Amino acid sequence: MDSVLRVLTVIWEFFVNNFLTQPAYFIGLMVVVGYILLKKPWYDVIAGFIKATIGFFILQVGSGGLTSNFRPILVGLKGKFNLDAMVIDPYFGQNAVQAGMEEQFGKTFTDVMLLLLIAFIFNIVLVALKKWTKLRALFTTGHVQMQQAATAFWLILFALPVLKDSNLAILIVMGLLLGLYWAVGSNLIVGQSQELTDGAGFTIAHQQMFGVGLFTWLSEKMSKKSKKKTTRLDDIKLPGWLKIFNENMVATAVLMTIFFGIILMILGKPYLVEQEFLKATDNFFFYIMTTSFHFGVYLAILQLGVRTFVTELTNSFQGISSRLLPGAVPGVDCAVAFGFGSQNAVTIGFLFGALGQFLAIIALVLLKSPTLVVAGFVPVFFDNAVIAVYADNKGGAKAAMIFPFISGLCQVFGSAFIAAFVGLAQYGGYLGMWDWAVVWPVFTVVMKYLSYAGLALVVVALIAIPQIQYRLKKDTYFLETEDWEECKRVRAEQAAGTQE
Ligand code: ASC
Repeated sequence: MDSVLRVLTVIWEFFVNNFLTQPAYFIGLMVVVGYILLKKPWYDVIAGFIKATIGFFILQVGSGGLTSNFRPILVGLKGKFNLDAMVIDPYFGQNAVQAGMEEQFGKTFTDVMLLLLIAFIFNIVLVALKKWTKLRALFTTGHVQMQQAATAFWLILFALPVLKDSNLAILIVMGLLLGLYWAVGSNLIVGQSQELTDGAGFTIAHQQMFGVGLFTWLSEKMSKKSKKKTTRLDDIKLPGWLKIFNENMVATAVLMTIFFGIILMILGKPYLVEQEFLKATDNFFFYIMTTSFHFGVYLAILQLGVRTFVTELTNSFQGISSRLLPGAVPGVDCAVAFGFGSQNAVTIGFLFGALGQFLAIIALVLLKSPTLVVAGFVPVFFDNAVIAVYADNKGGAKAAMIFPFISGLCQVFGSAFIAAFVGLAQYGGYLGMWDWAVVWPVFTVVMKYLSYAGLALVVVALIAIPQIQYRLKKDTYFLETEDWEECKRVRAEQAAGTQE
């Protein structure tokens, strides 16, 4: 028995280390399984695996390049002004949890693998029982699942300290809550994702699903109310010399040069030289231009990556969704959305999100908040760009500006509140992504004050969300994943019917 368990543990660890936490191979593996189920010849299976995996690696070069180039610039503001502030960013958040875990709770974070196993299996079970649960999406973005597991560990232990005495109880409660959050969150935006991609057959499984769901819904309401035809960002055609901005790459480069140019000038060349961003002999103007232009470079790489693997994923997943998990869709990294919708929405979302975050930070300073926040690149960019892409698709240019701005405010105020409340702020960072700045703080407060009754309330609320979604669109809800063309046809008919 013991040796069977040991073998299973080794196999699971192998799976976690090489697939579950490595989205490129996880997506490659799904393509292999999908194509085998579709009885494709072996060479197509191998080719599909290679294209999907390389495509995802390309996406990671883009998203990693953006993060590693621009994160230090934003964090530089903290160093330059000697701020005693926490950075809102998944990387800083994870470090903060690791730094404080032992001291605060007398726990180390060793059970993550087991937690991921429980939550992952739970997610599959919820989808397999979709007839009852109405859940259709499988979370495949392992690297953010690790970050979320770390933060959730802290929030849940803070809210329900009685769990500290039993490792088993912690695992069960966390596995249940996280698994539900993953399944419900990624399921929430299945329909909106199908609309954005015209049936590419995936949803987002990341850190802002509730934010995307809420803001896209509001965007739709906004555009219905205005009765005018919505103008999406890419429909806007600027006249005269402004025409150059119609080109996404030019618009991105100009806007980023202004944005990062201002920040880099505030940091000043001497500070940047001291921090080894550039050499004293380098020309400061060209340094600013090179740095800012690389935003466009990495964005283009990221989009190439999306284009490379999305078709493979869409085609192969039909194997899984027709044989293994009927009607299921994969939940993927939020950056995949950047390959769809208005291309300028990515840049606009980032800029308006940054505006919201900066104003919120100024407000914290003026209000003499004990917790100060430094904007982190990952929440500012990835959350708000995704929100803008979805919002633009439903509500047009205005929605793509307003909602990322509001999201930026939420990210800073929500993170400042929760990190101070649970005692994470003193360790220098907090995850900071939208759901973790708004949704999880609500969960935490409810559980803190109502204890197990609060836990039950959160679980029931999560379970109720897909049920409500289903009841609102009973006859087309499952068609969203099972037959998108038919879903569109029925909905168009229904819309025509209500207009008559
Ligand atoms: C995150 C995180 C990243 C990025 C990436 C976006 O939350 O930890 O590395 O977003 O997933 O593509």
